[in-house]
Amino acid sequence: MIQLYGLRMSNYYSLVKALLIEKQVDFEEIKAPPTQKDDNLLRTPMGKMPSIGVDGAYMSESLAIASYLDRVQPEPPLLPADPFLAGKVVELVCHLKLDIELVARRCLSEALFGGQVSDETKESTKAEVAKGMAALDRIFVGGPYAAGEQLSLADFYTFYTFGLSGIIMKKMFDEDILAGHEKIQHVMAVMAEHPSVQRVEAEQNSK
Ligand SMILES: N[C@@H](CCC(=O)N[C@@H](CS)C(=O)NCC(=O)O)C(=O)O
Repeated sequence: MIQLYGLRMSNYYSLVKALLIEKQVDFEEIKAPPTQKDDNLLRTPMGKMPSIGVDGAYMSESLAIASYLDRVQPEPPLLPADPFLAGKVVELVCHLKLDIELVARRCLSEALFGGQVSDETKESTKAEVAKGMAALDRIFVGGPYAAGEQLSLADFYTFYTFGLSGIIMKKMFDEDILAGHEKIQHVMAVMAEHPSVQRVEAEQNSK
């Protein structure tokens, strides 16, 4: 049995939870807010969520956890069997995480938690997210999934990246981040109906 630590409000926690469900791996959820307390830092060295526990050992970082899950439970696969195509899926994931989510997140405190970010931060966020979206457009395949014909890890990252980034960009700049990005919109619609994602969303709203 795997322990999943974190809070249901977190997009990365939700992503990992969806992957655990997708893989039909037994897991239990343990509430653990992001803190710098020793017990949390033992599980997740930056104090972030989510993290998992496996037989008394811990792992953080959603991409590392996804990689682990894909090896212990290969079906259904999160990455294509072809090594190059698998690398292309991870490439998409990297750009989603680093050039969209992590950038939009700079404005999270003001968008969702009543904080305030500087005008400089707002300007750089807007410009860098636009650059990230242009980059993503160059490699996002679609038809119907993020990396092509097969569902992959990139679809889960697409859903949970834009779930949060879309809200932040709308609140901060009244901008529809997906306007004109039909292939990404389609993946969002497909993933919103995907059973593992639906369960995560239903359980998030139930508490
Ligand atoms: N790179 C990490 C990001 C995790 C992350 O940003 N978690 C957020 C919640 S969604 C968090 O714990 N934030 C609190 C903090 O930064 O201290 C991953 O992929 O798992």
